[in-house]
Amino acid sequence: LHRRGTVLLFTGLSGSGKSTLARAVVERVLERTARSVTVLDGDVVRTMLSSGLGFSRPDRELNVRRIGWVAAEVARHGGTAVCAPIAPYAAVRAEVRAMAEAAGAAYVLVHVATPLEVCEARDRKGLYARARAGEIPEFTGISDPYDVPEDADVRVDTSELPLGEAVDRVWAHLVERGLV
Ligand code: GGZ
Repeated sequence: LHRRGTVLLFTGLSGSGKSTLARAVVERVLERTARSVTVLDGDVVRTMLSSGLGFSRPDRELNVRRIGWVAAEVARHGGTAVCAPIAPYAAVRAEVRAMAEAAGAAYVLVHVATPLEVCEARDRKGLYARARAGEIPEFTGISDPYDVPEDADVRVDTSELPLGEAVDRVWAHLVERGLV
């Protein structure tokens, strides 16, 4: 068992399936390892850690930087930190990578690359319709940017891959790196 911890960052659009995949990976890690796992869930983070922040570029940067800092501290002490914000900016994802590495942790970036058309067609929360109607400004993919990661360790499109297979891909990467 590796002593150093791991920061797992799932990035992707709203409705891409990040949270679902992240939760399933957490289940897999808990079933198959003795590692302690901390989940930095999007809703909880925005309530407890980033309350008051919106979706402007500086606010998103601060949100993701805070998540990354907490995750790196968890991993510094040997834990596995799993986070699933949109994290649209490559520069801040690079900061998270640097914080994880400075903490002596492994960093795993999973790009949940479900196409915008699929996320929008699903529109589970009706947010895309509201964004198209101009009711939500700065909506990622519609009126706000998403920097496609060029440094992803794992890339999964949930419209092509069943959940179990997506979990297998992430798990295989963790095994390959000797992280589980
Ligand atoms: C994108 C937004 C926005 C805007 C509210 N743009 O599908 P959801 O609802 O549950 O997940 C989205 C969540 C994104 O918050 P994050 O903290 O992950 O974003 S970031 O990493 O960019 O800080 C969506 C909802 O909040 N939401 N307004 N304008 N998503």
